[in-house]
Amino acid sequence: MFFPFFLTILPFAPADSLPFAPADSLIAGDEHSLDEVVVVSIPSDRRKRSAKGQVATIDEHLSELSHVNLIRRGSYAWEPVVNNMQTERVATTIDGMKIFYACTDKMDPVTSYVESGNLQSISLNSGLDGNPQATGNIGGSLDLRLRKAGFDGDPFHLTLSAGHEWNGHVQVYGADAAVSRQTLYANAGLFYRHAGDYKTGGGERLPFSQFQKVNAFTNLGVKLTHDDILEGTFIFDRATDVGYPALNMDVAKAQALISSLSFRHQFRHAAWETKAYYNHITHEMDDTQRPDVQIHMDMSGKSWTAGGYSLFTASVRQHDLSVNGDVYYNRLFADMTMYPGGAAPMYMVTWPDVGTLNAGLAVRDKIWLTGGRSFSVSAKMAWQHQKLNNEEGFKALKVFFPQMGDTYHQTTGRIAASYSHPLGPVLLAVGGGWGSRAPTVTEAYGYYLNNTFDQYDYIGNPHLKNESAVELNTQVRWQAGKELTITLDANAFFFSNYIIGQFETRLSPMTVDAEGVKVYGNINHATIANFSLKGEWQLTDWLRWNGSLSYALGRDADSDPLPLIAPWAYATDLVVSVGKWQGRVELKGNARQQKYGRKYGETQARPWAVCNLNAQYVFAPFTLRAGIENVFDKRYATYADWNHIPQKGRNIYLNLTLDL
Ligand SMILES: [Cu+2]
Repeated sequence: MFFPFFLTILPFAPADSLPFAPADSLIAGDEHSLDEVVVVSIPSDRRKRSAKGQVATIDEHLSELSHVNLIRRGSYAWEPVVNNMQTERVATTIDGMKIFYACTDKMDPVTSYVESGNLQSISLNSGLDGNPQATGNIGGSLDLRLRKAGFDGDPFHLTLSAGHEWNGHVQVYGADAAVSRQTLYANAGLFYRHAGDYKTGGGERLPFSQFQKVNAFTNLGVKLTHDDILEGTFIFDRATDVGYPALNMDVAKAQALISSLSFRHQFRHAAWETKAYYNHITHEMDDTQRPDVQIHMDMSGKSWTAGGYSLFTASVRQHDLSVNGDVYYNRLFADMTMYPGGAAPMYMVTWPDVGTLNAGLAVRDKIWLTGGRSFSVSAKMAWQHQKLNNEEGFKALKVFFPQMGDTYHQTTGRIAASYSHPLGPVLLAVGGGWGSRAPTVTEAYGYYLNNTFDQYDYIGNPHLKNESAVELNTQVRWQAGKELTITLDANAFFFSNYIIGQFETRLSPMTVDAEGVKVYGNINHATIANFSLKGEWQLTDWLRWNGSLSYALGRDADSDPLPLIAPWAYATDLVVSVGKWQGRVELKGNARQQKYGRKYGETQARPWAVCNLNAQYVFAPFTLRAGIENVFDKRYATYADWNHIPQKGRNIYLNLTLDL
């Protein structure tokens, strides 16, 4: 869609800026610029921040975004869902770099391999109008934008932060420093988090909800000439002893190395950036801490990606143009060893070392018409070649699909257009598009992957067709003066060849206690639609109100509900700002999940509501934040809590940031 939402993560905001700033005047159509500066100039009503400031996790930052929900399998590494579509239909990039998770059980969405301290902002493009590097984004694309000190900034900047949360004894420590000169900049930082088991509402301890994470990063930039810039990034991220209370395994280690080198040339009204990157992820699961394990398993996964892109952007008269070419090569391998008591160990390849070579070409043009109207169009084509490099994994899968080969080609594409038109105080926008995606490695080549959501073992299907969707969307934004804004958003996705697991009664499961086997298949059609209404009202200088209401719908070809679709959801808050103090009270909740994917093993989620309080006090160079989450210590689980694991009970937190 045409209004991407930006989420600014605190570090670069001045120390005295408050997280819930009042709305600026509305500027339509500031999207799709790849310039970091534009993020800061976004109207602040779309620049959302977490109440916990820099100490908040990436997941907490993500939850501030409209269109985003998070599937939770524990305290750590929540899976972002955009427009009620999960990882398979969402493209996530880090500064344009492709990165793929390494866990067959989705324990490590790529957002889990960065820290708040690494990022300047997270940008979300809803639907098919994705960012130039995004491929396979039907639901939307997320770009995690790295925080770079930049040239000619503060000569020296230091940020130190420390936080504590009483529920689960969460400790957070972060430090980062930046130097900036006319022709050189460098920033680097270190982040550490440690959490024990948390208590659910009512005070019960939830076993296996602990985690520990360390992250180090550096960004460097050099101006070779006045118009030529060389930039480099390095991130090391390592999570250990991560519990997943909703699953029957934990993670011993999840580690990522992320690196890039880019060269940018600036013209007078244009820029040309070329980046090369490499990232490597290792993931090791662990069930040795669990009681009552019938068959102990060793599972691990590996993912590495090398790639590059070259992006040319120009502003010519009324046009904002961009052309992007990208290519990446990704390798995914996962295996499992089972140790049935007494018998010989059993070895299985669950992802057969799939090499994916993908090249894409994307174009976009935004045309500014007279009278505040604008039109934008974007398109991308991508070509993909896949090879199954592991002989053992290939042969195992070939038993079920005798016709299958070890190489595959796919061509995917997307095209989207939107038009926005001001009518007095109302801004009306409509858009539409078509796009397709290739099956993921799990969907095409996964081998006996146990899904704890429906208790089935899943087998990939190499004969899957590409999935495609037509998207229609609209936004109506009504602004009464500077004080009141009401926004209505709606979109609908009409799928063909929707990919989902289908019952296969001829096969028996491998996992003890599994209900049966499912094989991925294309269903003729499916529909997902989203609706939201939001209000923002600056009542007085010191009082501000926000409210939102949303609903979504998902149906398969038989008009039965799809699983993991959000029920009616609401949120409302009041923000009081007096001098250097700011306080907020928030109420949010979901209605009962009336339509749920019973056919897909989903059970109904109950209604819930919680109240949160938080406050902030700025005494430069310090910022103190404190709050109480789930004030009334309610025991609850949302529809997105995997197997209905309960959320945190009452939680008091306190954090302090020093900005020098
Ligand atoms: Cu895993």
